[in-house]
Amino acid sequence: MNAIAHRTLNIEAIRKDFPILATLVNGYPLVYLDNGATSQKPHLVIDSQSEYYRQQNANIHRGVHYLSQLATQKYDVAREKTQVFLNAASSHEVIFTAGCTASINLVAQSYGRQNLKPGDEILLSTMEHHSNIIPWQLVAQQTGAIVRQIPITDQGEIDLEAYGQLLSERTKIVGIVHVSNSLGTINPVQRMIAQAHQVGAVVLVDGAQAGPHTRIDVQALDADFYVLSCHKMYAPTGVGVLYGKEVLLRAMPPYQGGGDMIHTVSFDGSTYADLPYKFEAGTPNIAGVIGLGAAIDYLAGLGRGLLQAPDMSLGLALDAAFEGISNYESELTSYGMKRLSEIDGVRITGTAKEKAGILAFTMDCAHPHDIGTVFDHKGIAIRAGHHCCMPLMKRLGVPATARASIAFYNTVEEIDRLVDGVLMVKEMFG
Ligand code: 7TS
Repeated sequence: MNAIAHRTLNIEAIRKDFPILATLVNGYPLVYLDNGATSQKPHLVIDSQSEYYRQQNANIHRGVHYLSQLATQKYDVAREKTQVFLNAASSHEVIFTAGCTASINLVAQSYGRQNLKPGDEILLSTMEHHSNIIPWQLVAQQTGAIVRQIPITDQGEIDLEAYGQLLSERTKIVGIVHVSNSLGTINPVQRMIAQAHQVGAVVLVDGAQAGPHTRIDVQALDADFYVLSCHKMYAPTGVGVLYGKEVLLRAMPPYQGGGDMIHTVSFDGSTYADLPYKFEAGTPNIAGVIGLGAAIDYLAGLGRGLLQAPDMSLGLALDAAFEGISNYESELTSYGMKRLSEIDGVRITGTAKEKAGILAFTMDCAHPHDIGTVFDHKGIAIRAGHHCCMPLMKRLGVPATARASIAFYNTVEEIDRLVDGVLMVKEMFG
């Protein structure tokens, strides 16, 4: 196969931005295809961390001194960049958390606990990650609400007819993954949100796997809540985002109490800070949030490079970046799907029409863990297991799958090495 038309993304140059990609594993150049678990970080993000601790380190929102003001300013600017990243109406709607998991727990315990009554229903799809299941089961136990499952088809798409039938005036919350981490399916969230709104339910979209691959517009989606896992989108670990519509966030009680989230405190009763601080108790991950700002800048830089427009606004630059990223990644994914489907004894899991960046499969001759171990000997990093989607594995009738997850720094040659690895496993175990 000739090199895929790269549009104008310069993959060779991009790879140099990610120092870890030059690693040798067991004497082989690393093929990093575990981006669904976490992505690698560009120099810009890595350097932002060292720069922060060398030149800016101080606590935020509480010091009159130079460094505290500098750190606060950097932190606040990162929130504005995140607002543009999501196209949120206001930066007050962007809450920084410890991760996507933390964001979902916040919504379940604050919004869910306040609004759910016995008999109310929470609808979740079969393909949800455990972090979009367990928080809802916990709040269901606390409130008497019921969790119901939206089924999927054999191709790994939401069964939209069944979804329509499940929706009723009892439905109060719908939790739906935007892009599945195990199948790659891109769910029709805009349409599902509109349907949920017709019965008065609110919708939380789990964008953990969408953030790195697609341009997100929470206003166009009309999402009530949208969550991100920033370490999967080239930013440091330990940072997540919760977007919520202002009207909902304002009516929600605080989730955690502590410093920085209060207006006044007295033993007779306390009052809370305005958004977004009401939901950011204690010292946040300041360096990580600044790193998220750097990751967004990096992505915007790709967009500006693509259009050779160095002064382009952040929003337009992200539009361009994600157009280039989605096109390139979907070509890599289609190529991988085609090559894998040509091998006897390989079964691809997840063949949705709308699909992003995931090549998940099982082999007749070998367990996914054996596949992962053989790959590792050749320097190829994939994930083997249930991918924190046990209900999905049950639906697929497999205990686990082998999963290669793609980022824009991956290449055709790396997909070829993945396929060579599969052929080798077949030779060894077949
Ligand atoms: N939702 C989805 C769709 C995910 O893929 C993940 C992590 C999470 C939520 C949780 O994100 P966290 O950053 O809060 O842990 N998914 C994976 C994965 O596919 N392999 O490792 C982690």
